[in-house]
Amino acid sequence: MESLKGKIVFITGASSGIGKSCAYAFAKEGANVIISARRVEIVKEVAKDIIEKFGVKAHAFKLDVRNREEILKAVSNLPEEWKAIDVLVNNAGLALGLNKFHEDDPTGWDEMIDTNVKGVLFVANAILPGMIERKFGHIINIGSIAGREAYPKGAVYCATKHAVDAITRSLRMDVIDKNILVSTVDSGLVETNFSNIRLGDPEKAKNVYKGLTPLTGDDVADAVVFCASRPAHVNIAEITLLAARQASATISYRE
Ligand code: 8X3
Repeated sequence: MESLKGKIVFITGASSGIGKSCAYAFAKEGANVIISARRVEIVKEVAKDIIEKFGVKAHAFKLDVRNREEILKAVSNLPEEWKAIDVLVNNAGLALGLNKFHEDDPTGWDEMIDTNVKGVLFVANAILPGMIERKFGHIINIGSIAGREAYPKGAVYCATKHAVDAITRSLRMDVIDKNILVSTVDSGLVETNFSNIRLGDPEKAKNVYKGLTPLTGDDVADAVVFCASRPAHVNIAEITLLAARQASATISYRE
């Protein structure tokens, strides 16, 4: 494992779930973390806790990845000591609704597309010029099994995660001569706030993981840290993680 000590890792959507787990996992390896989310009070608390627990530096600020102006401003206003970002974890994302296409409420479509697709593009666009200038960087996108398979009632969410996969692959080709790595970490059933937000009902959300042991945010963070800590000549292009009793997006064995 290559040391992550002293590296600067920027994580979006770090107030909960996979993003928050990534912040802790990188800090545990000695990296300094920039953590952002819409809920700034929470990321500030996370930063405080990380500094106390791991003795690394942590910088927190409000960021809505749907807002390109806000991203550009936040990145250009980063304090000097935080500017040289080594690793970007493009994590912010969400699903809203699980309905047949013709019965779905399009109200949530913009939010999913703007966060999951445009958010990934805008944040990478803001951070890449610095990586290119420094001739070093690693962008790790948090995709999903929904980017590898389409499933019923998931047209828009699956489309956004397929887009993340396409962005990952195209970007990897575009920066191949820049010493910048691009990876995607795609997971299946991970128990976070994801299903609560998607279904808007805690009972229904619990049922998504019923009868099996789902992945945790920490399991996914392990894979993200693995990608970021390979020797310089190795790029992990993609990792797909499933819960042990999950065979595909739609096939799980539940007891
Ligand atoms: C979350 C996993 O299976 O709900 O990205 O699409 S799934």
